[in-house]
Amino acid sequence: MFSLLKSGLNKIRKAFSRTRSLLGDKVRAVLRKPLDEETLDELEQVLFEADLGSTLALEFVEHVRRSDNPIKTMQNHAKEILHKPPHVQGKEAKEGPKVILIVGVNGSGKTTSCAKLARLYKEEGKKVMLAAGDTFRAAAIEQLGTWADKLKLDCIKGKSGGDPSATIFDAVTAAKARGHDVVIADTAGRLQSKTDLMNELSKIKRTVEKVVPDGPHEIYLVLDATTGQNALDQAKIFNEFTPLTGLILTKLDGSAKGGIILSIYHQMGIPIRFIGIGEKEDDFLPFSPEPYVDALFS
Ligand SMILES: Nc1nc2c(ncn2[C@@H]2O[C@H](COP(=O)(O)OP(=O)(O)OP(=O)(O)O)[C@@H](O)[C@H]2O)c(=O)[nH]1
Ligand SMILES: [Mg+2]
Repeated sequence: MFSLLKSGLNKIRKAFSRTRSLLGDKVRAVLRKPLDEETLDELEQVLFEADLGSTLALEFVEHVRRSDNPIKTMQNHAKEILHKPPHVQGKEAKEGPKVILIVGVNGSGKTTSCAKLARLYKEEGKKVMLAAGDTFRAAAIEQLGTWADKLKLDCIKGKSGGDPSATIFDAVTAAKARGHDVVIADTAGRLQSKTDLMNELSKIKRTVEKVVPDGPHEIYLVLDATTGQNALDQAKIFNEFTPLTGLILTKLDGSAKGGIILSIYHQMGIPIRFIGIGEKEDDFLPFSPEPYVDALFS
């Protein structure tokens, strides 16, 4: 599903233009020099700064050392990493709606991503229900409500200050009764260091199971690409509290450090499902390794 259209391909190239110009230009500048130890050290530094992480940066350099076409070698190695099978996978719904939980730290782009993802499903002809599970702030409920109005989507809103599990329970119950195909539940931003808030996620998960026993089918962690290597820590800790099935990487349009995608997938094997490349509803694409890698090193 979510076929990557040609316009999507051009969009992805444009979105990665910052990464491309910065990483690609730097890599090319370094590789213009003779491929000696000093050059390889410089290359390692450039890759490290693009958020590939130290392990991967070194691994890439070792591949380049034995190659007479460094750019192609790096592209091939990046594709090799991204084509490895993921360690986890979401599920399709057996009966009843597919339930997708959206989690992440404050301001990472959860609410916006809920709306964008809902729009993608709607375009595929699916009946979508949004659940305003960030009951922490009234503004958060309003924000999702505004998106729902704009995109003409159903949205269940609970009381501000109420129990998020209750809102999500209501949304999944309503979706099941009314024959919706997909429920996308927004949740409050939470710091990975706050254990009580992290435990709340397990409660939300159990609540979903009460209505749809095989759900939630997907738990997507939303990561802000501009936070760099900290995104990796977030992924590790969220994954401990609630097993993630996929990642949404936002704000790639504003990041010169697109290498975080490789680094996270290499370390965790959690598939990157979608990327956010702007604030508008269509600035959102299913992730696909090929155009990403081509953009990254070209
Ligand atoms: N440039 C850019 N901005 C984005 C993207 N995704 C979200 N944003 C912006 O980031 C800001 C925060 O987005 P939200 O969706 O409200 O983030 P959130 O995770 O729900 O935030 P909290 O609910 O406060 O934790 C908003 O101004 C969004 O428009 C993206 O892919 N690119
Ligand atoms: Mg939000």
